[in-house]
Amino acid sequence: MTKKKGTLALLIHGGTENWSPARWKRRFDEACAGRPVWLATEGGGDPAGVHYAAVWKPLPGELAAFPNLKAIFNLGAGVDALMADKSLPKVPLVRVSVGDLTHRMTEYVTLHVLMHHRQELYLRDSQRVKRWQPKYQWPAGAITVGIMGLGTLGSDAAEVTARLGFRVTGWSNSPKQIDGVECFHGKAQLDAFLRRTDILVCLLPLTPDTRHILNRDLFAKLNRSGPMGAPVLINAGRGGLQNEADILSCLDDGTLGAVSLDVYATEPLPPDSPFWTHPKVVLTPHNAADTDPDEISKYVARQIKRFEAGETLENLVDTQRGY
Ligand code: NDP
Ligand code: OXD
Repeated sequence: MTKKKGTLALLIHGGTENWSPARWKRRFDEACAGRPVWLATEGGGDPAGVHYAAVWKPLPGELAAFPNLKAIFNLGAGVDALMADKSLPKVPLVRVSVGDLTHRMTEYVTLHVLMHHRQELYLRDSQRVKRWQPKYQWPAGAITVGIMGLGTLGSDAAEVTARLGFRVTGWSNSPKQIDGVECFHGKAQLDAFLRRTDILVCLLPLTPDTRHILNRDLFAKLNRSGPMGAPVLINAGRGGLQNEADILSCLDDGTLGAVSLDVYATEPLPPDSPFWTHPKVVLTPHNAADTDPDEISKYVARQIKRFEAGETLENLVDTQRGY
């Protein structure tokens, strides 16, 4: 007689098309053939039968309801929502680190770096008012793109941006070596990193150390003598990394030339946020790099197979440091 497999519970609170719980359930049913998959947000199941949970933005306390949990799989790369749960069960926590997500983020970063470098805001405005007045276009090699966070996402974005001809620097917690990228690390080297940076890309996780790191003091240290005139911020990490009032006042007084934001302190972004209509803000609704249900359900199924075969789980979160 084959032993009944432990249930995989899905706890998904996204609210957008990509986070449709029913869609994720269909993919998990296929990928985890033979294992019960329970949409736990709909109730009705047996919490004691749950061995694994695959989650997106679970509510504090939701995971503590499963007494026999063996591992948690976060359906995204950032685990800040889980770190905020004081009752998080002490079982291995796995995050997403896969090529599909990485390539999506690198698309977002190159799109927005090129958009600011090629003066797209000015050119779209020119089209709107029928103005034939191209401005001097500097070469990519005259611009330094500084990437905060050189992990799975930041290191790939750095390599691709460098291949486009930009000078690329990066900043992380620990020392790194990446071909074609000048690497800085730790608090002591932050100012040196900022001083060179024309386009600042933030791909940091949100932790107690990084909360509100993107603030006026930091923006004031960015390079002001490059061909762009004023530096640009691109933040696709988390909204909690940024002081939003500082971003707005720095755009208004010229400390920042423009910003691309994918993430916000409050999501969905409230209708009365000034970001929606600010002429120097390029806004996207936290979709820089969506996790793909096909890819990720297979990734989780593969990891459960490894775990049950006694192998180590990949991409485990260090809950002490929070990422
Ligand atoms: P990783 O954990 O692979 O990388 C994190 C990087 O940040 C590491 O290089 C780490 O340094 C560095 N870091 C962390 N804390 C500090 C600190 N205090 N000072 C300096 N450097 C620090 O994460 P990923 O690259 O996979 O993802 C990064 C973030 O991107 C996620 O946490 C998530 O918030 C966000 N994200 C956003 C998405 C979107 O659609 N907008 C999609 C996916 C992710 P070290 O290497 O030395 O540890
Ligand atoms: C993630 C995200 O963390 O989508 O993967 O933001």
